Amino acid sequence: MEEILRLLKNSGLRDWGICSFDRVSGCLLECRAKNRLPQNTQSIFVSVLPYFTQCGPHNVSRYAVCPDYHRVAETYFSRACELLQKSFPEESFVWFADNSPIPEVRAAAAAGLGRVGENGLLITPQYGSWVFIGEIVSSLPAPVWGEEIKPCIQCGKCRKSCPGGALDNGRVIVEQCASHISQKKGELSQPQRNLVLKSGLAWGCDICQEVCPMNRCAEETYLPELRQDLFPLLAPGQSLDLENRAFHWRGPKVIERNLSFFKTKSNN
Ligand code: B12
Repeated sequence: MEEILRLLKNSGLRDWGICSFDRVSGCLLECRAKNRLPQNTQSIFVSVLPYFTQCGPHNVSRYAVCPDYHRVAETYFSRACELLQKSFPEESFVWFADNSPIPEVRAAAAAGLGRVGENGLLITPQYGSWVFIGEIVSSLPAPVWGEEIKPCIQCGKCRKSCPGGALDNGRVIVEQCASHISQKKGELSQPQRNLVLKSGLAWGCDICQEVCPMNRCAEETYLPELRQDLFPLLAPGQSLDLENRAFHWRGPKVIERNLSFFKTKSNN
């Protein structure tokens, strides 16, 4: 166990937890990446990448202010996989982050990395909910860590502040979530536009996290890649360099559409 943890921390990511695959095998998410799961999966090594920075005023959500975390995750998780593979050549190690069949909040909470908020997000003791989650799924039978999944303090602030009233008993009503609406393609209805305006952001929504008292003492990220090239304020009509941005995968149209709502508002 100590040996595994030492190897994992040598990847550069400080926080790791382990849970058995059984904890999530009954609720895997349908996605293309599912066929990459190793045969005879036994355990999941979960880690978090903190991303909170003092970025100043911003009009995209904090997760999109920093460079695209999928690429940053790749650097660290592929390094961790290489280290494990060298020590355990017979075993399989496959990493995922976000685009994953693993319900990551549940896996991270079961691995002991934090509590689950009423907003459905993992809240860690050190970085609050301002973390990305990634994991290595493995055939290596590891001594299992983790506890029962624990809820947050349940103060209800996120539920009451959610602009779309999308938080219901720890469940997210996706169609009412401003984050979902701001990231979806196509024309938006007037109520949907209003919801994006209410979130105050042209990409994603952070309100349920900004109001969370468990986020009050969140530490800034220690990862250099997530502290640099911050891109907090996008202007309507600005020619967007989407390369290496979290909104890259949607192409320019969706973020340009959202920025235009704010432009219309400021012209009124
Ligand atoms: C699809 C998706 C979305 C969708 C739908 C979200 C949803 N909750 O359904 C949309 C686009 C809305 C979205 C938005 C956001 N997302 Co998102 N999303 C995902 C994705 C790809 C799958 C989530 C999913 O379908 N989960 C499965 C469903 C069924 O979970 P669920 O029903 O909510 O079940 C929860 C409860 O049952 C609870 N639970 C289970 N047992 C128990 C027991 C107890 C006691 C308790 C209390 C709770 C509990 O845990 C489950 C997990 O949350 C994950 C990555 C992944 N592979 O997991 C990222 C992920 C969850 N998203 C992430 C982020 C950052 C966001 C945003 C904050 C981005 C933003 N700023 O706009 C918002 C937050 C909105 C919100 N409050 O959820 C991060 C969360 C990091 C964290 N700290 O938890 C993830 C893990 C991506 C990553 N790799 O970092 N997301």
